[in-house]
Amino acid sequence: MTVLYKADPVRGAIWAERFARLAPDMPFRVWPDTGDPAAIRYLVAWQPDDLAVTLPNLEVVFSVGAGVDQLDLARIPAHLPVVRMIEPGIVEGMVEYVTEAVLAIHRDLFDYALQQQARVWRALQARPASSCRVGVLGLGMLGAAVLERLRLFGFACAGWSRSPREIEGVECFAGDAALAPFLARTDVLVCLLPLTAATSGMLDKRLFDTLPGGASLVHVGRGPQLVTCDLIDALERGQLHSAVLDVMDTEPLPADHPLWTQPRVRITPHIASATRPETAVDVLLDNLRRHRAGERMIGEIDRARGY
Ligand code: NDP
Ligand code: OXD
Repeated sequence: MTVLYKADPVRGAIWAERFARLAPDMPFRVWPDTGDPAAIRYLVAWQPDDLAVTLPNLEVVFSVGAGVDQLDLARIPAHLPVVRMIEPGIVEGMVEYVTEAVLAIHRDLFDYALQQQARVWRALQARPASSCRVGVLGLGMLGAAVLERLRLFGFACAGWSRSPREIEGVECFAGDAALAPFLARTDVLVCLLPLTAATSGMLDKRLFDTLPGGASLVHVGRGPQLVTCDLIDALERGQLHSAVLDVMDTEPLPADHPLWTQPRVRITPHIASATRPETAVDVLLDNLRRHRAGERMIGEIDRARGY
């Protein structure tokens, strides 16, 4: 019963080392060292390509990340359960990234960076956190954790999801009809939605124009959710003040892309958070135990829903 890992090989070495320590009886291989393909029962991958079809005895596909869109669900046979990564390390990283981004926007660091370039020493009017309305699209594992932390700074917090949620200290909105009122009360919009047919392209002109003038965007979901030309247009019109972008439609972002030179855009190369092998191996082992016991695994996705 071999586990095959197919993702970043440097991190794969850490997975292999920890796996060997905690489960010495279960072979763990790092792709392309597959050994006997017939022995592989579990695949842990970022992009499996056609492995889910060609491995004859595969039982489960695990996403190495929290998202599953990069797996291309259409290429994974329907009988195979697909499990996404739910582990504390990835939550911690995302909470850090979004908290820093929201604080940078709230404390005018984009404007101070431009002032610094022009050697301008001028204090801008500081505002209390309670006057800054943060809204998070997606109230799942990551969105809820981010709001829990932002609440501690005193921001006016709200979130939007498909089904109704209740989170202490957070104004919760649900469903398509609630999107416009949610946006209308949001100064800093954080996108933590999974990429599905419903969320693809949703960060567009219409959405930006529903935000209050001068709002900002922190995008850490998936690149294809953002209509980049609409973002640039909204920034140039002043409808949006600034944007922190961690994910792009095309990754890596091409060197000649106009986003690179936007004055109030900060770009990071899809590093907002990543699965931490140190904690993820424990979660994987617990799921393998559950699977063998015929129990539901943590993070099993609903393939029809797409997340
Ligand atoms: P979850 O599945 O736990 O949560 C998803 C949330 O989005 C849920 O609240 C869900 O609503 C909501 N949602 C989904 N579709 C819709 C819709 N059509 N309308 C309204 N709400 C919707 O996901 P996670 O929080 O774990 O992760 C979110 C995403 O973050 C990942 O899919 C991935 O794309 C991205 N990510 C990015 C990383 C980075 O480094 N940039 C790192 C890790 C993840 P409901 O509660 O009703 O189901
Ligand atoms: C993820 C990611 O989905 O790193 O885990 O983007």
